[in-house]
Amino acid sequence: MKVLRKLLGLTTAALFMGITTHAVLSDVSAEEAKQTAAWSLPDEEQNLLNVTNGDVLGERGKDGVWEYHLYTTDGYIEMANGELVWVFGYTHAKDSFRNVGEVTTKEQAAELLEPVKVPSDPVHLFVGEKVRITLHNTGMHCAAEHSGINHVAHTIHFHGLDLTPSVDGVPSLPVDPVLEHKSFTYEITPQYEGSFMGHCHVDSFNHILAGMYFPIIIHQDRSKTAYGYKYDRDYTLFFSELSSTANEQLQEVGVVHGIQDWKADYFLINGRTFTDNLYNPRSVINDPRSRIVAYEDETVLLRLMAIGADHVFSIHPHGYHMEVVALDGRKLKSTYDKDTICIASGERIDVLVRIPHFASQRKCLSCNLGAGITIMHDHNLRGMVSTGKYPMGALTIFDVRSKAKAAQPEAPVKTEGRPYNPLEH
Ligand SMILES: [Cu+2]
Repeated sequence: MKVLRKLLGLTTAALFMGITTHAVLSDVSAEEAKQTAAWSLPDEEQNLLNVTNGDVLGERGKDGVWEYHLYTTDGYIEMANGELVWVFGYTHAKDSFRNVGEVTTKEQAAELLEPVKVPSDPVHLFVGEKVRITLHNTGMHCAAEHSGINHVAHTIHFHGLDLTPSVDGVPSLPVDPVLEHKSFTYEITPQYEGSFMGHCHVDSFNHILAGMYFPIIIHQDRSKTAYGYKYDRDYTLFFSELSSTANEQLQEVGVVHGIQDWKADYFLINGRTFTDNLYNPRSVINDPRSRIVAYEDETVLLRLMAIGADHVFSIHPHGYHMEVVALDGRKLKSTYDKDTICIASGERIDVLVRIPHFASQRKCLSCNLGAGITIMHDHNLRGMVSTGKYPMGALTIFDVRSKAKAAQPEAPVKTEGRPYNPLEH
C-alpha cells in the first residue's frame, strides 16, 4: 500500500502539473517516466486511480475494510485577495488518511496533519464495500485563549446517506459528539452510488459555515461511470459561502454577534474565488480540481454541490447545456437539459456536459479569454461579489483542448514559472 501511496502521490502531482500548465509538455521524458510508473500498477490499483483522479484514498485494514481517519483542526486559508481567513474543519494525515493517533497540540497538528482546507478533501467510497471512518477531535490551536469555540465537540453527518442514527452524526441522538482529544468510528456500508457530502452537525450553523464540510463520492465500481452513464472526466465543484468576519468572531470570542444578519463576504468554488488577475495562483481557475479541462468529443461529469447560509447559486456555463442525470444522489428516471441550474445548501446535482468537436476553436465572445475557453459562473450575481469586489466569486472556466494538438505538441506554451494563463493558450 505504501508503494501505491507513493505512486498515487506521484500521479496526482503529474495530473495537477498537467492540468495547471502546459509547461509539463516541455519535460516529456519526466512525464513519461511518471506515466510508466502509473501504468505499471496492477489493474486493480490503476482502475482505482482512474476513478478517483489520484485523490488521496483510505487504506485497507487487516480485514479488508476501508479505513479513513479524519482529524478536526483549525488554521488559516489564503484567499485570492491575500486575506488569511481563520477556519476550522476536517483534515487528515500528511499524504494519507492513516491513523496517526490522537493529536492534541498545535505542534503535533503541524507535524502530522495536512493544513486545514475548505472544503476538506473528498472521501471516495464504493457501493457494498464497508468503511470505517474515524473522527479525531484535535481541538482548536489558533483561537483566542478564552474564546468559547475552544474545546467544542464535533461529528460527521453523512448528508444524503440513509444511515441508522447511531452512525449519522447528529449529536446525542443517540451517540455523544466527539469531545476534544477523543475519537469515534463510524462504520458504514454505502448502498447507493452518487454525490454526497459530509459535515459537522454540532452547532451546525457555526461549525458548517466555519468550514466543516467535504464531498463524499460513492462509486458503483472501478469504472468511469456514474448512474450508468459513461464519462471521460469528472469534476466536483463545491459551491459555498464564507464570512471572514463571523469566523473572526468565533475565533476571538466564540459567538457570532447578530447571527440573524450573517452575511457571506466570499462566494467560493472548492474554497476559492475567481479574481480578475488570471495569474493569481489562489484563483479558482488556477486550481486543477476546479478548472474544467476537457478535450473535444469528451463527456464531462460535473458533480455540483452547495452549502451555505441562504445563498442559492445559479450555475450558468457559457456555450454549453448541461444534461441533469441525477439529483441528490439518485438517478433521474429521465434526464433533462439546463443551461442555468439553481443549487441550494445541501443539494447535489450531477450533470453531463458533452463537448462538441469544434469546441477547442470556439471563442467565448462574452469573456474573450481565448479559443476553447468559456466561463461558468453564478448567475445570482451576488455570488460574483466577494469583499465588495466584482468579478470575484463563484466563477470557473471550461478549458477545452484539441486532442490532435495535444498528441503533437509542436511548441509548448511557456509560462516561465507563472500559473497557466488561458490568454496564452
Ligand atoms: Cu463541529
